[in-house]
Amino acid sequence: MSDLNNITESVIGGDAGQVVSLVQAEIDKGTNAGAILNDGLISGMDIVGEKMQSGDMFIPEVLMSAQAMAAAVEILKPLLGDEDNADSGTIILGTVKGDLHDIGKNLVRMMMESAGFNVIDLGVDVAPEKFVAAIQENNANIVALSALLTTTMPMMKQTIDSINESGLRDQVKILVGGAPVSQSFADEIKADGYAPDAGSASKLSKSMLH
Ligand code: B1M
Repeated sequence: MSDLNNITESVIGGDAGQVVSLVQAEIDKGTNAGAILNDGLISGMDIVGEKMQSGDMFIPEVLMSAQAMAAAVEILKPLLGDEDNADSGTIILGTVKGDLHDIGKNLVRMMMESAGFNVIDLGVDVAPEKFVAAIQENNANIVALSALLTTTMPMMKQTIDSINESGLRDQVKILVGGAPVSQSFADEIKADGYAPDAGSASKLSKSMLH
């Protein structure tokens, strides 16, 4: 357990090399990949968030922590997906317009890909019309929207409104998630589903289509 605390501390310290070697050491010991992710890496980012809010960490330091986390997720990737790889459908994924957070979204992509979905990741700061164009171009089954800021949650509703206006709403299921999002918000904006984490986003996507 103290080793996972070391991972948490080194995420806060933003030392990517150290985080990667600590994570590799845990993998070699046989520690569960989900535990490394949740109790080591994400715990670190939660503390980074608190420090950011209280003014004890600034954006450049937060970015270093984010990069350290992303580097470690790369080596966890092969160990996190455990589902069969049948062709499950096409998902358009992105962080909504105005929002630059992508670590959670990238985890969602990873879990969806390992569940066999073809994921078209539009990245961050994605405008509603880009989601609409991507649904059309790829004949998508699901649109998955991520938001990390309370100020960008309304953009989820605007994106859904644009999908409605484009006449494509009946073709796709819409899934929303991200730290400030909740089931009641998802209901309010008439999304088809809400998932609290990357694993449940992938499971919910499967159940939406089958
Ligand atoms: Co930002 N930031 N940030 N930030 N940042 C938060 C979100 C914040 C909570 C920090 C805080 O103040 N405590 C706060 C938001 C407050 C609020 O709105 N309530 C905040 C703020 C204020 C800001 C800025 C406005 C700061 C400023 O400039 N003054 C600014 C906004 C920029 C913008 O987006 N326009 C900003 C900038 C940044 C950085 C660029 C420096 C960096 C992002 C780097 C990057 O993503 N590449 C950053 C970071 C790293 C954070 C924190 C510290 C960590 C986020 C993270 O990656 N967590 C964050 C505090 C926190 O979350 N504790 C914070 C780890 C990640 C695995 O979790 O993304 O929640 P998360 O994903 C989870 C679930 O939410 C879920 O699955 C994942 C787990 O499995 N999930 C989904 C996510 N998307 C999903 C989609 C789904 C389903 C589940 O279906 C589609």
